[in-house]
Amino acid sequence: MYWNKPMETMDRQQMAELQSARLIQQVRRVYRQVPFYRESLQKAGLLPDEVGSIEDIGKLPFITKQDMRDNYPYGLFAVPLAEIVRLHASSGTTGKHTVVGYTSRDLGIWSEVMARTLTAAGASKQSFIQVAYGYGLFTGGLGVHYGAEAVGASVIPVSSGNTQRQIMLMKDFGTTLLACTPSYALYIAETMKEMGLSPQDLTLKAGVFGAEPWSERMRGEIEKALGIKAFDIYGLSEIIGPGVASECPCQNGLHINEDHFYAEIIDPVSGQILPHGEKGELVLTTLTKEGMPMLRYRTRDLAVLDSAPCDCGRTLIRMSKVLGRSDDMLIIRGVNVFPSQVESVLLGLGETSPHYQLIVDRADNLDNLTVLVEMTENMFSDEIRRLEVLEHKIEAELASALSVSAKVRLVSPKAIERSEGKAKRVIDKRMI
Ligand code: DLL
Repeated sequence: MYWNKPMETMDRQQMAELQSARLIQQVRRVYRQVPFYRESLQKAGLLPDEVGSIEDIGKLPFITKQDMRDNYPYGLFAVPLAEIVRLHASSGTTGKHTVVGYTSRDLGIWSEVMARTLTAAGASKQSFIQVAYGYGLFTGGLGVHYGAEAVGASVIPVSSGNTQRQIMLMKDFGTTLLACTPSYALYIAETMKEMGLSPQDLTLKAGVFGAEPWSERMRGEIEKALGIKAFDIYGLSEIIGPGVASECPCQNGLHINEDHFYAEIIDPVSGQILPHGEKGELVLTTLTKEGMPMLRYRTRDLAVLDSAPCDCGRTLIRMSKVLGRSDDMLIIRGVNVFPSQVESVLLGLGETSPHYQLIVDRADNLDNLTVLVEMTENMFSDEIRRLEVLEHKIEAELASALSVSAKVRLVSPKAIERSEGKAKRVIDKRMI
C-alpha cells in the first residue's frame, strides 16, 4: 500500500533534516540562477547563507501568481532552456497563462509522487487506470498518466469528453480506477444511469478526483453512484501538477509529499505563519524541483494542516480538503461568499441534485445573487406548489449560512451546462 515506504513513513526529525538540506541547496541555487529571486532576497535584506534550516523558511519572501505573469514566459526558470524537456501552462481567469517548465529529473519526481498517490488509492500492476483528465497543457492528464505507468498499471489515456465512449471503454477494457474531476465523475455516473448501466456492470474499484473543490457530501454521492472509493488528490501546475498531496484509505486529510514540497499555512492578510490546526492560506515551497523552483508560493487555497500520526502509518503531514480560496471569494453586498458554502447547504438538505451555479448581477447598484439548482428526475414531475416550497426552504437556509439573501431557481435536470474539466460554478455578470 506504499509506493516509497522509507519516504512515506520517515521519522519526523529525519524528515526535517532532509528538508533543511534541500532548502539550503535550493535557496543557493535560485540566488545564483534566477534574477527574480536574487532581487527579491536582496530587497528583503537576506543572504542565502542566512537560511540554515527549514525553520528559517519564514525569512524568505513570498512569490505570487502576479510574479509569474511578470516573468512570463521563462523568467523564473533556473536551468538553461536546453535542459527543459516539457512545458505546461494553466489558464488564468485574467491575462496570460502561467507557464511551467520541467527538466527530465523533474518529470521523474512527478512520476514518483503520482505513483505514491495512485498506490495509496489501491493501484498496482494489475490495475487498469482510465485517465479522463484532459491531456494537453493542463497537468491532469499527463500527470496521472506517467504516475500510472510508473506503477506498472495498464493506462487507458482517453482524456476528458465523449462520455458515452468513456463508459463503453470502462466496461469493455475492465477499468478499475478512474481519474477525472469530481464534477465529471458525477456526470459520468449520470450518463451511465441513462444508458441503463449500474456499478455492477463495471469493474471500477476506486477513483482519484481533484483539480477543483468538492465536499464530503459530494464524495458520498460519487461513491454511491459509481460503487467505488473516491480519493481526493490535490496539486497545482506552479508546484508540479497533481501529486502534491493525496488521500490514503483513511480519507482523513491529504498527505503532502513533504520530501519534495514544504507546506506552511499563513494568515492571508498579514502573511504571518499560523500554527498547525489553524485555517489559512496554503504556501508551498518546492525543495527539489530544478526547472522552475518555487520558494514560498502563495496558492490562495485555504486549508488546515495536521501533523498528528495517521492510522495508515504514513508520517507525512496532512492538509484538509481545500476549504475555499482566499481570492475566488465573491463579495456580494459587502458580504464574503464562497461557492463551497452554497454547495454545503444544498448537499446538506439532500433534496436536490448536486449541480448548481451562482449568478451574480447588479441592478441599480445593488448586487443580486441567484442560485440555480437542478432538480432530480423524480422532482421534475412534482407539483409546482411543492417546488416553490422547496425553493423557499433553500433560500432560508442560504440566507442563514451566507448572511446575504439569494434567490433560488430550481431548473430542470441537465439545464446547467456540464463540464468535462473543472466545473464553472460562478457567472459574475458584474464584470461585464
Ligand atoms: O488542477 C492540478 C491537478 C490536476 C490536481 C488533477 C488534481 C488533479 P491547476 O490547473 O494549476 O492544477 O489548478 C490548481 O486547482 O490551486 C486549487 O485551487 C484547485 N485544486 C486542485 N486540486 C484540488 C482539490 C491542477 N483536490 C488549482 N480540491 C489549485 C480542491 C483543488 N481544489
